[in-house]
Amino acid sequence: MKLKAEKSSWSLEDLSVELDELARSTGVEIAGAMECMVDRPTPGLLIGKGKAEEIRMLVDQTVADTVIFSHDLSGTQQRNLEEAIGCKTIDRTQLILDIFAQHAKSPEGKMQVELAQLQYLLPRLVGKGLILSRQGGGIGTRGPGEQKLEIDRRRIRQRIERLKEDLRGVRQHRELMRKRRKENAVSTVSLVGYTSAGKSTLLNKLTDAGQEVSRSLFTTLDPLSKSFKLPNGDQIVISDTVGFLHNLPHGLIEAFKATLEEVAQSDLLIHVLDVNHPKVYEHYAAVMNVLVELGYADKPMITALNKIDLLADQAWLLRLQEDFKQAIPISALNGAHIDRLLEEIQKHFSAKMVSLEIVVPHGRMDLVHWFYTQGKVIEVEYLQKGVQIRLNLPKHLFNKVLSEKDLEIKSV
Ligand SMILES: Nc1nc2c(ncn2[C@@H]2O[C@H](COP(=O)(O)OP(=O)(O)OP(=O)(O)O)[C@@H](O)[C@H]2O)c(=O)[nH]1
Ligand SMILES: [Mg+2]
Repeated sequence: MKLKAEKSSWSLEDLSVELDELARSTGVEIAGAMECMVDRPTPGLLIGKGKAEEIRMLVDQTVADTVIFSHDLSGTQQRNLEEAIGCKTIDRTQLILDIFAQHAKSPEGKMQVELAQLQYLLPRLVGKGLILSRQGGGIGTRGPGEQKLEIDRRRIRQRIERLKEDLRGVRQHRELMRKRRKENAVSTVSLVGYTSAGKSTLLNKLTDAGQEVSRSLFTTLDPLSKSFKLPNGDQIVISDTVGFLHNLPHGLIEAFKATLEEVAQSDLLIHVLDVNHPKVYEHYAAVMNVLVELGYADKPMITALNKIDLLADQAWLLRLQEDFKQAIPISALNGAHIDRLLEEIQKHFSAKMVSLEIVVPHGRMDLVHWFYTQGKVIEVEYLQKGVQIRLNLPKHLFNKVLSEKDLEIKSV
């Protein structure tokens, strides 16, 4: 049972379809729907009394046990609505949190979801009510690891601080891993995109990641990084990330910042788009908005037009290719044009390399080691005056080469 009360560039019908998908992802059955334009939201109830009564009647008729609003509800509105309608009432954010709670697998993922849940709940604990009375089964109540959320405000604050601290610890560990990768000059690529666009399917196609893939939304919550060899032999690390959604509540983005740090550190993003989805343009915009909000929008990006195997209408693909000029049409499922995508990735990284031939004097083995770790050594020859190396080196390191007086640069 749901009701929409939102004005945006998405039509009511689009919002309705998305809310359906979200609700189904939690495994609920949809008993009915009602649309409602709210011109003047009321602080107490959001909607008018008459409308609330209509919903109550629909709930009675359909024997629904939960009402989901696509609009965010304040704590007061939620309580008043529950009273007026006579059954549990949740909003879209709670629904999303519920899906997240179902899908969080790693300790980090669970911590992030719990943090987001508590941050959502804290301002909604109104009045003196210290005990949270949202027990019982069903959606909107699931705690990470099925913990019951019966904690008072003070303890919630303490728990939030604790979770933040623990997450900082996880972040530091991740930072260390990234540093190691940087020291080894490994290029990193992150898969980003709307939820269900096919990011994990693509990672599975490229590597033996074995990531869970599903039709339901937000299947992936934990980032997963896998080593991968490009056709030219270069080793890169490719990371799967949490999917985005339009109008993603800010608190959720905050909570998942740690996960998305993989994106921050990436040299290149692959934006996976589901071309078979009628809202593909809106999905693109939503993902770009989140990237802007996170400050990652200026990262180099390759757009992959995924799921072309499902497209009956080739004119649609042509239009998309017209609008996304450099995009690569692929099928992550059957592997179509994956070679083109890899070529594009390769091209990106080789454009950032400079080819060098140098001679390192025998006393400077530290430099030989440095070239091995920072660049891609193609050929080595031992001469009387030193070690002659032919290699590709990231352009930004070229200044260091110039500053080393001992080096003889034979060609660039
Ligand atoms: N036909 C077809 N289906 C695909 C393709 N890529 C992914 N899918 C399907 O799309 C659904 C979502 O795929 P996932 O790989 O889980 O998508 P995701 O982007 O990782 O989604 P989240 O982790 O939920 O953000 C699954 O049912 C996949 O089998 C494709 O190229 N063709
Ligand atoms: Mg996924």
